[in-house]
Amino acid sequence: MLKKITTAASVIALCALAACGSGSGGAGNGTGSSGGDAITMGFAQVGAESGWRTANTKSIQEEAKAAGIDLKFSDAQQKQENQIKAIRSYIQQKVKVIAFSPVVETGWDTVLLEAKRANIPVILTDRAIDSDDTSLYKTFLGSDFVEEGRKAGDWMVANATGPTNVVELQGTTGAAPAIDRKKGFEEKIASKPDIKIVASQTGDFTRSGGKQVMEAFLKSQPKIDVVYAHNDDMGLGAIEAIKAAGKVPGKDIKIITVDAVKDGMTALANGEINYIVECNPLLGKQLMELAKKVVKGENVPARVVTEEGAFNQEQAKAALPNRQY
Ligand code: GYE
Repeated sequence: MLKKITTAASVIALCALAACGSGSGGAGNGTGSSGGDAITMGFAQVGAESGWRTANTKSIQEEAKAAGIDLKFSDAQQKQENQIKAIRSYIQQKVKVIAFSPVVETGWDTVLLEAKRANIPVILTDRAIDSDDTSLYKTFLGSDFVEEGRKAGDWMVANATGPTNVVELQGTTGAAPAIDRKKGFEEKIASKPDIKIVASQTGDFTRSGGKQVMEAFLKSQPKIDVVYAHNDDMGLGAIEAIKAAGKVPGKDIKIITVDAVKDGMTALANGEINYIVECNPLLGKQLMELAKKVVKGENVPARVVTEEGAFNQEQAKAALPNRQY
Protein backbone atom coordinates (compact mmCIF):
# COMPACT_ATOMS: atom_id res chain seq x y z
CA MET A 1 0.00 0.00 0.00
CA LEU A 2 2.70 2.42 1.05
CA LYS A 3 4.64 1.55 -2.08
CA LYS A 4 1.60 2.32 -4.23
CA ILE A 5 1.19 5.74 -2.65
CA THR A 6 4.86 6.54 -3.15
CA THR A 7 4.62 5.58 -6.81
CA ALA A 8 1.54 7.72 -7.33
CA ALA A 9 3.24 10.62 -5.59
CA SER A 10 6.29 10.35 -7.79
CA VAL A 11 4.11 10.28 -10.92
CA ILE A 12 2.50 13.53 -9.80
CA ALA A 13 5.91 15.00 -9.03
CA LEU A 14 7.15 14.01 -12.47
CA CYS A 15 4.08 15.56 -14.06
CA ALA A 16 4.77 18.78 -12.18
CA LEU A 17 8.25 18.74 -13.66
CA ALA A 18 7.22 17.65 -17.11
CA ALA A 19 4.09 18.08 -19.15
CA CYS A 20 2.23 20.71 -17.14
CA GLY A 21 3.30 23.72 -19.17
CA SER A 22 0.90 26.47 -20.18
CA GLY A 23 -1.93 25.93 -22.66
CA SER A 24 -1.55 22.61 -24.42
CA GLY A 25 -3.04 20.22 -21.88
CA GLY A 26 -2.66 16.46 -21.90
CA ALA A 27 0.33 15.95 -24.15
CA GLY A 28 -0.08 12.19 -24.53
CA ASN A 29 2.98 10.00 -24.55
CA GLY A 30 3.80 7.76 -27.43
CA THR A 31 1.35 8.63 -30.19
CA GLY A 32 3.23 11.69 -31.43
CA SER A 33 1.01 13.62 -33.85
CA SER A 34 -2.12 14.65 -32.01
CA GLY A 35 -2.97 17.40 -34.50
CA GLY A 36 -2.00 21.06 -34.05
CA ASP A 37 -0.37 20.65 -30.63
CA ALA A 38 2.10 23.32 -29.52
CA ILE A 39 5.79 22.66 -29.90
CA THR A 40 7.51 22.07 -26.59
CA MET A 41 11.08 23.36 -26.40
CA GLY A 42 13.51 22.50 -23.63
CA PHE A 43 16.04 25.29 -23.21
CA ALA A 44 19.17 24.86 -21.06
CA GLN A 45 20.54 28.33 -20.34
CA VAL A 46 24.09 29.01 -19.11
CA GLY A 47 23.10 31.07 -16.07
CA ALA A 48 22.48 34.69 -15.15
CA GLU A 49 26.09 35.83 -15.07
CA SER A 50 25.83 39.08 -17.05
CA GLY A 51 23.63 41.79 -18.50
CA TRP A 52 24.00 40.08 -21.86
CA ARG A 53 22.62 36.84 -20.43
CA THR A 54 19.66 38.57 -18.81
CA ALA A 55 18.74 40.18 -22.14
CA ASN A 56 19.20 36.85 -23.93
CA THR A 57 16.93 34.99 -21.50
CA LYS A 58 14.24 37.67 -21.78
CA SER A 59 14.38 37.52 -25.57
CA ILE A 60 14.01 33.73 -25.57
CA GLN A 61 11.11 33.75 -23.10
CA GLU A 62 9.23 36.54 -24.88
CA GLU A 63 9.72 35.17 -28.37
CA ALA A 64 8.71 31.65 -27.34
CA LYS A 65 5.44 33.09 -26.07
CA ALA A 66 4.94 35.15 -29.25
CA ALA A 67 5.59 32.07 -31.40
CA GLY A 68 3.20 29.88 -29.38
CA ILE A 69 6.04 27.61 -28.29
CA ASP A 70 5.73 25.95 -24.89
CA LEU A 71 9.10 26.71 -23.27
CA LYS A 72 10.70 24.68 -20.53
CA PHE A 73 13.56 26.78 -19.21
CA SER A 74 16.43 25.93 -16.87
CA ASP A 75 19.32 28.00 -15.52
CA ALA A 76 22.53 25.98 -15.08
CA GLN A 77 24.36 28.52 -12.91
CA GLN A 78 27.38 28.28 -15.22
CA LYS A 79 27.84 24.55 -14.50
CA GLN A 80 28.09 22.02 -17.31
CA GLU A 81 26.80 19.18 -15.13
CA ASN A 82 23.58 21.15 -14.52
CA GLN A 83 23.11 21.68 -18.25
CA ILE A 84 23.62 17.98 -18.91
CA LYS A 85 21.04 17.13 -16.24
CA ALA A 86 18.57 19.59 -17.78
CA ILE A 87 19.06 18.13 -21.26
CA ARG A 88 18.54 14.59 -19.92
CA SER A 89 15.33 15.67 -18.25
CA TYR A 90 14.10 17.26 -21.50
CA ILE A 91 14.80 13.97 -23.28
CA GLN A 92 12.78 12.12 -20.65
CA GLN A 93 9.95 14.61 -21.02
CA LYS A 94 9.96 13.98 -24.78
CA VAL A 95 10.12 17.64 -25.75
CA LYS A 96 9.95 18.31 -29.50
CA VAL A 97 13.21 20.26 -29.67
CA ILE A 98 16.11 21.02 -27.34
CA ALA A 99 18.02 24.29 -27.55
CA PHE A 100 20.96 25.27 -25.40
CA SER A 101 23.87 27.59 -24.98
CA PRO A 102 26.78 25.37 -23.94
CA VAL A 103 28.69 26.81 -21.00
CA VAL A 104 31.95 25.24 -22.26
CA GLU A 105 32.93 23.86 -25.67
CA THR A 106 33.82 20.25 -24.91
CA GLY A 107 32.18 17.24 -23.26
CA TRP A 108 28.79 17.17 -24.98
CA ASP A 109 28.93 14.11 -27.24
CA THR A 110 27.39 11.59 -24.83
CA VAL A 111 24.30 13.56 -23.89
CA LEU A 112 23.74 14.83 -27.42
CA LEU A 113 23.92 11.28 -28.70
CA GLU A 114 21.18 10.40 -26.22
CA ALA A 115 19.02 13.18 -27.70
CA LYS A 116 19.77 11.98 -31.22
CA ARG A 117 18.79 8.40 -30.34
CA ALA A 118 15.52 9.73 -28.89
CA ASN A 119 14.94 11.58 -32.19
CA ILE A 120 14.90 14.98 -30.54
CA PRO A 121 16.58 17.64 -32.66
CA VAL A 122 19.08 19.94 -30.94
CA ILE A 123 19.81 23.58 -31.75
CA LEU A 124 22.92 25.32 -30.43
CA THR A 125 22.47 28.98 -29.71
CA ASP A 126 24.93 31.69 -28.65
CA ARG A 127 27.89 29.37 -27.91
CA ALA A 128 29.31 26.54 -29.99
CA ILE A 129 30.57 23.09 -29.03
CA ASP A 130 33.81 21.48 -30.02
CA SER A 131 32.90 18.08 -31.50
CA ASP A 132 33.78 16.24 -34.69
CA ASP A 133 30.26 14.87 -34.92
CA THR A 134 28.21 17.62 -36.57
CA SER A 135 25.19 15.30 -36.76
CA LEU A 136 24.62 15.94 -33.05
CA TYR A 137 22.90 19.26 -33.73
CA LYS A 138 20.88 20.80 -36.55
CA THR A 139 22.21 24.33 -36.55
CA PHE A 140 24.21 26.85 -34.58
CA LEU A 141 22.76 30.36 -34.19
CA GLY A 142 25.03 33.03 -32.74
CA SER A 143 27.88 35.50 -33.10
CA ASP A 144 31.29 35.09 -34.66
CA PHE A 145 33.38 35.49 -31.51
CA VAL A 146 36.74 35.40 -33.30
CA GLU A 147 35.57 38.33 -35.40
CA GLU A 148 34.57 40.19 -32.23
CA GLY A 149 38.09 39.68 -30.85
CA ARG A 150 39.51 40.95 -34.14
CA LYS A 151 37.44 44.13 -33.92
CA ALA A 152 38.78 44.74 -30.41
CA GLY A 153 42.31 44.08 -31.67
CA ASP A 154 41.88 46.45 -34.62
CA TRP A 155 40.93 49.25 -32.27
CA MET A 156 43.91 48.46 -30.05
CA VAL A 157 46.33 48.55 -32.97
CA ALA A 158 44.84 51.80 -34.31
CA ASN A 159 44.95 53.51 -30.91
CA ALA A 160 48.23 52.33 -29.39
CA THR A 161 50.87 55.00 -28.99
CA GLY A 162 54.21 53.42 -28.17
CA PRO A 163 54.75 50.45 -25.84
CA THR A 164 51.38 49.28 -24.55
CA ASN A 165 50.78 46.86 -21.70
CA VAL A 166 47.41 45.10 -21.90
CA VAL A 167 45.79 43.06 -19.14
CA GLU A 168 43.12 40.64 -20.30
CA LEU A 169 40.01 39.64 -18.35
CA GLN A 170 38.97 36.37 -19.92
CA GLY A 171 35.48 34.92 -19.97
CA THR A 172 34.64 31.52 -18.48
CA THR A 173 37.51 29.08 -19.00
CA GLY A 174 36.75 26.72 -21.87
CA ALA A 175 33.78 28.76 -23.17
CA ALA A 176 33.66 29.50 -26.89
CA PRO A 177 33.51 33.31 -26.47
CA ALA A 178 36.51 33.28 -24.12
CA ILE A 179 38.61 31.13 -26.43
CA ASP A 180 37.63 32.96 -29.61
CA ARG A 181 37.73 36.54 -28.33
CA LYS A 182 41.27 35.91 -27.10
CA LYS A 183 42.26 34.37 -30.41
CA GLY A 184 40.89 37.20 -32.60
CA PHE A 185 42.49 39.90 -30.43
CA GLU A 186 45.89 38.19 -30.37
CA GLU A 187 45.77 37.71 -34.13
CA LYS A 188 45.44 41.46 -34.67
CA ILE A 189 47.93 42.74 -32.09
CA ALA A 190 50.55 40.32 -33.44
CA SER A 191 51.26 42.95 -36.11
CA LYS A 192 52.52 45.39 -33.43
CA PRO A 193 55.15 43.87 -31.11
CA ASP A 194 54.89 47.03 -28.96
CA ILE A 195 51.51 45.82 -27.72
CA LYS A 196 51.88 43.10 -25.11
CA ILE A 197 49.39 41.12 -23.04
CA VAL A 198 51.23 41.22 -19.70
CA ALA A 199 48.59 39.33 -17.68
CA SER A 200 45.52 37.30 -18.57
CA GLN A 201 43.08 35.59 -16.23
CA THR A 202 39.45 34.53 -16.10
CA GLY A 203 36.83 36.70 -14.40
CA ASP A 204 34.09 34.23 -15.36
CA PHE A 205 32.07 36.86 -17.28
CA THR A 206 30.86 38.42 -14.00
CA ARG A 207 31.20 41.91 -12.56
CA SER A 208 32.58 40.63 -9.25
CA GLY A 209 35.03 38.36 -11.09
CA GLY A 210 36.28 41.27 -13.19
CA LYS A 211 36.71 43.43 -10.12
CA GLN A 212 38.65 40.82 -8.15
CA VAL A 213 41.01 39.93 -10.97
CA MET A 214 41.62 43.60 -11.78
CA GLU A 215 42.44 44.32 -8.12
CA ALA A 216 45.08 41.60 -8.28
CA PHE A 217 46.47 42.89 -11.59
CA LEU A 218 46.75 46.41 -10.18
CA LYS A 219 48.84 45.05 -7.33
CA SER A 220 51.06 42.77 -9.40
CA GLN A 221 51.59 44.82 -12.59
CA PRO A 222 53.81 47.91 -12.43
CA LYS A 223 52.40 49.42 -15.65
CA ILE A 224 48.91 48.81 -17.07
CA ASP A 225 47.82 50.85 -20.09
CA VAL A 226 44.78 48.92 -21.31
CA VAL A 227 42.21 46.42 -20.04
CA TYR A 228 40.74 44.07 -22.62
CA ALA A 229 37.66 42.50 -20.99
CA HIS A 230 35.78 39.74 -22.79
CA ASN A 231 32.47 41.28 -21.69
CA ASP A 232 30.99 44.53 -20.38
CA ASP A 233 30.31 43.21 -16.90
CA MET A 234 33.95 42.32 -16.23
CA GLY A 235 34.95 45.72 -17.63
CA LEU A 236 32.50 47.38 -15.25
CA GLY A 237 34.01 45.44 -12.36
CA ALA A 238 37.47 46.56 -13.50
CA ILE A 239 36.30 50.20 -13.46
CA GLU A 240 35.45 49.85 -9.77
CA ALA A 241 38.89 48.39 -9.02
CA ILE A 242 40.68 51.10 -11.02
CA LYS A 243 38.79 53.87 -9.21
CA ALA A 244 39.51 52.28 -5.84
CA ALA A 245 43.21 52.32 -6.76
CA GLY A 246 42.99 56.09 -7.32
CA LYS A 247 43.22 55.93 -11.12
CA VAL A 248 40.87 57.22 -13.79
CA PRO A 249 39.23 54.55 -15.98
CA GLY A 250 39.13 55.51 -19.66
CA LYS A 251 42.10 57.89 -19.20
CA ASP A 252 44.90 56.49 -17.00
CA ILE A 253 43.86 53.00 -18.05
CA LYS A 254 41.92 52.52 -21.28
CA ILE A 255 39.21 49.84 -21.44
CA ILE A 256 37.94 47.73 -24.32
CA THR A 257 34.99 45.38 -23.78
CA VAL A 258 32.55 43.19 -25.73
CA ASP A 259 28.68 43.06 -25.61
CA ALA A 260 27.36 46.66 -25.66
CA VAL A 261 24.61 46.16 -23.07
CA LYS A 262 23.09 49.30 -21.54
CA ASP A 263 25.38 49.54 -18.51
CA GLY A 264 28.42 49.12 -20.73
CA MET A 265 27.18 51.68 -23.25
CA THR A 266 26.47 54.14 -20.42
CA ALA A 267 30.05 53.80 -19.14
CA LEU A 268 31.31 54.23 -22.71
CA ALA A 269 29.24 57.37 -23.22
CA ASN A 270 30.56 58.69 -19.87
CA GLY A 271 34.15 58.18 -20.97
CA GLU A 272 34.99 55.35 -18.56
CA ILE A 273 35.20 52.73 -21.31
CA ASN A 274 36.93 53.51 -24.61
CA TYR A 275 35.53 50.99 -27.09
CA ILE A 276 32.87 48.27 -27.11
CA VAL A 277 32.46 45.52 -29.67
CA GLU A 278 28.81 44.58 -30.04
CA CYS A 279 27.45 41.09 -29.35
CA ASN A 280 23.72 40.82 -29.90
CA PRO A 281 21.79 38.83 -27.26
CA LEU A 282 18.39 39.15 -28.95
CA LEU A 283 18.43 35.69 -30.48
CA GLY A 284 14.93 34.61 -29.43
CA LYS A 285 13.03 35.36 -32.63
CA GLN A 286 15.46 33.60 -34.96
CA LEU A 287 15.70 30.69 -32.53
CA MET A 288 11.93 30.12 -32.55
CA GLU A 289 11.82 30.31 -36.35
CA LEU A 290 14.60 27.76 -36.62
CA ALA A 291 12.91 25.53 -34.02
CA LYS A 292 9.66 25.44 -35.98
CA LYS A 293 11.47 24.43 -39.15
CA VAL A 294 13.58 21.81 -37.44
CA VAL A 295 10.52 20.22 -35.81
CA LYS A 296 8.81 20.03 -39.21
CA GLY A 297 11.89 18.30 -40.58
CA GLU A 298 12.70 21.19 -42.93
CA ASN A 299 16.27 22.00 -43.85
CA VAL A 300 17.99 24.83 -42.00
CA PRO A 301 21.44 26.34 -42.60
CA ALA A 302 24.14 24.67 -40.49
CA ARG A 303 25.30 28.06 -39.23
CA VAL A 304 23.39 31.32 -38.72
CA VAL A 305 25.68 34.24 -37.84
CA THR A 306 24.42 37.27 -35.92
CA GLU A 307 25.12 40.68 -37.43
CA GLU A 308 26.78 43.22 -35.16
CA GLY A 309 28.97 46.32 -35.03
CA ALA A 310 31.13 48.26 -32.57
CA PHE A 311 30.94 51.60 -30.74
CA ASN A 312 33.31 54.38 -29.75
CA GLN A 313 32.33 56.99 -27.13
CA GLU A 314 30.55 59.34 -29.54
CA GLN A 315 28.65 56.49 -31.19
CA ALA A 316 27.58 55.22 -27.76
CA LYS A 317 26.11 58.63 -26.89
CA ALA A 318 24.09 58.56 -30.09
CA ALA A 319 22.94 54.94 -29.75
CA LEU A 320 22.11 54.91 -26.05
CA PRO A 321 18.61 56.47 -26.11
CA ASN A 322 17.32 53.71 -28.41
CA ARG A 323 19.19 50.80 -26.87
CA GLN A 324 16.79 47.93 -26.10
CA TYR A 325 19.01 46.04 -23.67
O1 GYE B 1 29.40 38.00 -24.11
C1 GYE B 1 28.80 37.39 -21.90
C2 GYE B 1 27.98 36.27 -21.40
O2 GYE B 1 28.12 33.78 -24.63
C3 GYE B 1 28.11 35.72 -25.94
O3 GYE B 1 28.26 35.22 -22.30
C4 GYE B 1 27.89 35.13 -24.61
C5 GYE B 1 28.69 35.75 -23.51
C6 GYE B 1 28.53 37.25 -23.35
O4 GYE B 1 28.13 35.98 -20.11
O5 GYE B 1 28.41 38.61 -21.34
